[in-house]
Amino acid sequence: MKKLLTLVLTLLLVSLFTVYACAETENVAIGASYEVLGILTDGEGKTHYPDETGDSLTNNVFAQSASYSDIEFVGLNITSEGTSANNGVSEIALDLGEVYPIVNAAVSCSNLNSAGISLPGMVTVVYSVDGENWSEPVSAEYEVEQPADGEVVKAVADLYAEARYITFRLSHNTNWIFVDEVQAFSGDISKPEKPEESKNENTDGEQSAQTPEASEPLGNAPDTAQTSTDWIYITGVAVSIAALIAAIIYRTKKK
Ligand SMILES: [Ca+2]
Repeated sequence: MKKLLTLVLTLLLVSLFTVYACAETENVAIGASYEVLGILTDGEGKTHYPDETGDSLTNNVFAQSASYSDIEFVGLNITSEGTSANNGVSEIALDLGEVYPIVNAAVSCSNLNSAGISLPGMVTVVYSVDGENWSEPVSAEYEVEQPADGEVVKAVADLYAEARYITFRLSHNTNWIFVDEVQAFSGDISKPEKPEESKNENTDGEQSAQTPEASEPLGNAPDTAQTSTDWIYITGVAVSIAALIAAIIYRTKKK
């Protein structure tokens, strides 16, 4: 009987931990593939501040300082061919590999004005489940209101939506933006911390990038949001029931 109780308690603890773990957020962008618009190749074919390893932006490693010499940074330049052709907006397009419930997405940038590197004037995020139908742009906010020169700062956009493809659009304050990581946190998308309901009309991407004071609404959480939460609890209950059944079978076999 003692062994049976120990087994039941262990399984229940495991199931409760599973439920708890499901409620946490997880950066599902680690190791994800991405494409960058804005890396500068000059007339002699030299690439400046490139993505040396091809995984700098999703390797879950952050720069040690705001310095442009840190290898973690990828430099995005407003005069690059891609950004020039994109109305002066650089982009990082993430492919998470599969659809996740995304709570928020973040991009980490150097603020080193003394070296001519500025934070993006505005960061907006668009996302998609299928890569064809895209959301309205969502504005990201900097975690630090007035970042000091020499700080590395994250801009975070609350999405609360399902997405596989997430594109960060970075407008330039000066020629250079330096990025060391992008993140996308999956989790419970049913309870936005900032339930903004207001809807701004005429919200195309270009206008958004050119009007830093404009605030893009999150809109309503999609219908699938509640389903996601329900599944977390249903899974928890199901695992608990499975634990009890396992305990009963175990006890029966003992007899
Ligand atoms: Ca990195």
